[in-house]
Amino acid sequence: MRKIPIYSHPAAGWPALIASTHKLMDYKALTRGGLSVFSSNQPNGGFDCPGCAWPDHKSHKTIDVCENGIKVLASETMSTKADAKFFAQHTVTELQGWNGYELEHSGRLSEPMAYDAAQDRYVPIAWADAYARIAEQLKQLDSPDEALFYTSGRVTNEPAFLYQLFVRCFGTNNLPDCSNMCHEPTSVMLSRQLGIGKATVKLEDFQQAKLIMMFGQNPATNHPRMLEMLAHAHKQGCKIISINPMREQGLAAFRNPQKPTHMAAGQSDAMVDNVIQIQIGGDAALLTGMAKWLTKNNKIDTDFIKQHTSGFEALDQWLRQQSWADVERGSGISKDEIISVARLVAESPQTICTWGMGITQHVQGDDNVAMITNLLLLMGMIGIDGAGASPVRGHSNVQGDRTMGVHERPNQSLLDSLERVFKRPMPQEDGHDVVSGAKALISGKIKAFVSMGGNYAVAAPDMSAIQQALRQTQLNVFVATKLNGTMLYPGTNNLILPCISRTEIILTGQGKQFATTEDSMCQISRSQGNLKPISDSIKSEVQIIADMATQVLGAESAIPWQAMGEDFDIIRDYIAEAIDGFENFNERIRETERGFYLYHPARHRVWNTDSGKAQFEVPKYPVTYVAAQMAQANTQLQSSTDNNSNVTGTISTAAKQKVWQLTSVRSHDQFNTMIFGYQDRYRQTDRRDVLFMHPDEIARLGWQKGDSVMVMRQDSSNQSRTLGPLIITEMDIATNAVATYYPECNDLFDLDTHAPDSHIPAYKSSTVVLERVSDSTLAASA
Ligand SMILES: Nc1nc2c(c(=O)[nH]1)N[C@H]1C(S)=C(S)[C@@H](COP(=O)(O)OP(=O)(O)OC[C@H]3O[C@@H](n4cnc5c(=O)[nH]c(N)nc54)[C@H](O)[C@@H]3O)O[C@H]1N2
Ligand SMILES: Nc1nc2c(c(=O)[nH]1)N[C@H]1C(S)=C(S)[C@@H](COP(=O)(O)OP(=O)(O)OC[C@H]3O[C@@H](n4cnc5c(=O)[nH]c(N)nc54)[C@H](O)[C@@H]3O)O[C@H]1N2
Ligand SMILES: [Mo]
Repeated sequence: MRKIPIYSHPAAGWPALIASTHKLMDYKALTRGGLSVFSSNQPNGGFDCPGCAWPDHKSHKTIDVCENGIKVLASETMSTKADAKFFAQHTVTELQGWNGYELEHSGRLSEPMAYDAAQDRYVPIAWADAYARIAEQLKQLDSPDEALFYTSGRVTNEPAFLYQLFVRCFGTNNLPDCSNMCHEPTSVMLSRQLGIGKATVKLEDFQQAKLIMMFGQNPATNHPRMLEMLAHAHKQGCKIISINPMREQGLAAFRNPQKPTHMAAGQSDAMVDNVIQIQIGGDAALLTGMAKWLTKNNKIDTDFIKQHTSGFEALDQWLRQQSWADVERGSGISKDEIISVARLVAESPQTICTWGMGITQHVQGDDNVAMITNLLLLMGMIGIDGAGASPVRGHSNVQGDRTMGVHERPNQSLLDSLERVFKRPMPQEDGHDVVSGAKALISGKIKAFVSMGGNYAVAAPDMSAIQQALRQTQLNVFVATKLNGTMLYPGTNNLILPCISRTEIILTGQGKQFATTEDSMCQISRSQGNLKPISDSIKSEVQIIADMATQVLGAESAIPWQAMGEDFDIIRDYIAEAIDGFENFNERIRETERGFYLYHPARHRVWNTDSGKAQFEVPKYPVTYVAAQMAQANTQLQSSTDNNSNVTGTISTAAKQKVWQLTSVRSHDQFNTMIFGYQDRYRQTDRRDVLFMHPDEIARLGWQKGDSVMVMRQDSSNQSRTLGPLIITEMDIATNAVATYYPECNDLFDLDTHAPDSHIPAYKSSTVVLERVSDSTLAASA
């Protein structure tokens, strides 16, 4: 394939610092935000960066933050307020027309607001009145299961624990969480296979690894602090391979912002040795090919397999049944290339597999994780230094929220513990996750929606349908820092309850409080903000939950909600009693500067699985799952274009048409649905309404970069959905693959297309058709 011009600067380095400073200025956050940067990820006294969940680098005595973190901080510490004056100026109907960038820049939510239908505006409400309304509405429900309580992973441990306790005391396990859209396949499959759904590696392991395989992950954009670790490992001779349909330019080279001399001298470190440019959705096929070769050639760790695992025979038999032709077709990678990667694995005494959303967000997401774990088990790579499974989490405390019990399918031991500690029954039936909760909302079964952070409707598939469903509820409550697109579709009662953010001081009658977080590698640390809250009228998440619980549960509740709201040590004492691994929590969190590491049984080769051994899993889907879908869709497309030369009537038909796999990705100018700007330096675009496509494919179609296209998809009920127009933009991406930015594409996806066990929506693989929009059509619609 033809080479395309690439981003030629190293990742991080000066462009990143300049971009970050611009962002602080853009947000009018230079004083507040600029100061707060120095407290990010610092030992006692600092706060845990509200960006991603990559662990803190313990060696840093100066600043431990990145472009991504600075932008998140700028967003949080901005001095503009979305206050009563702001809401008086804009009707909710008007705000519905604002995009993610405009809503994000409207300011920090700074006083409680309630929707007033007569004016179509949010108007101020007293905290006490807001709580009274919440209590009245929740008590009116026929069943607690008619309410849905969402959480997003920025919420720290103490509020997360209190929230799940409140929700369960109210009587439901309806606790959908952003994990359901993120690393759920990881949590489900690692729990089943290793007995714990968390990374088996620590940061130190990256210093010893000889091979790092990075599946479906783009750390330059999403976990920039990981680059330092990769660059260091690479320098020491560790091989690093990226498995990704996109050649992500941010991974080519790295300039370390933590080393001023390095920056000044313009030095940069190479990182990735090889990119396996896989077909979208082809990872399980690639891993199958590798496992097949390793097993057949007896390159596996038979002692480990015998002593520690179960299910090898079934997997081995399945691997033998898979033909190389299918493996090649499913992955888009040749047998020779697959074997060359398998050889590297065979030769490496210490291998780490890292992965991100390119692995999880597929119908076969559970299979993908299972195959990565199978590979590590075949090679005996769990429970030794310098090796293991490293799922890289997104939100800074998404892992901690789950540890604290925010889970719609709680295990029995958690429920038993809560019953023992709080001396009251807990609901036993599984609750709704994001997908089933959204479906229940749409079908009218959910009458009340409460969210502890996040942007549920916009982050989920079927965004518009969820937004419309929210208009039919009796109550929607948003505990949040920033205005977003889930808050603009009011039900009968709609309340915005603004909260203190991670960077701000929580001062109660008992003094300054701190909270805690858990990073992607099971480290628990303190987090304490140092800025004055944006307004006197906002409260901590903990206080808001305590107040809601007091109002809703009333005198029947013997739990000291208000005392916990004032003194987080009391919450931690309960956590110590109820959650495994948190014994003496208050003492241990104060003992060392950096907190403590949670016991991880699989690291010690203790397997808390059904069989008592580490478990091989046979994939559920054929390795040709995506390829077969595309072949079928191609046949359908050919017959429809033969019969009817104009597919949609309004859009010109392209000759040489075929179907594509669409994936959705993030830029460094967003944090999920919070859009900080339109730039993506690494992918060389300054707009978000783009469709990335390989230049050879653009030329083959006789199209040009800059052309407008519509993207069309048949959903699982054969309804057609369209997205666009998008602007064709060149990218070194696999043949048959196209990509666009999340979340603007979320109406293209439907709630019914998800993985079987984890229910994760297939945001990363959809079969689509493209139609170029003719100039005349564009002009007519302008
Ligand atoms: N700046 C910034 N940082 C963030 C976030 C953000 O929005 N902005 N979000 C945070 C959150 S919540 C999360 S979960 C993480 C996400 O971090 P990542 O997982 O790195 O994020 P994505 O951009 O969704 O996708 C990662 C990669 O998957 C690749 N990919 C797509 N399809 C496939 C496939 O079929 N196979 C393979 N192997 N690769 C594929 C894409 O090309 C892309 O490079 O980042 C966190 N950090
Ligand atoms: N197409 C597509 N869709 C995706 C993905 C994808 O890759 N492609 N990725 C999925 C993933 S990985 C994730 S994690 C989800 C993200 O889904 P969410 O976590 O629901 O979304 P965010 O955009 O992170 O939420 C932003 C909002 O959180 C609130 N907020 C910010 N900080 C705080 C705080 O400290 N406290 C409180 N209470 N509120 C706060 C603000 O109001 C802000 O508007 O999206 C998923 N959706
Ligand atoms: Mo995520």
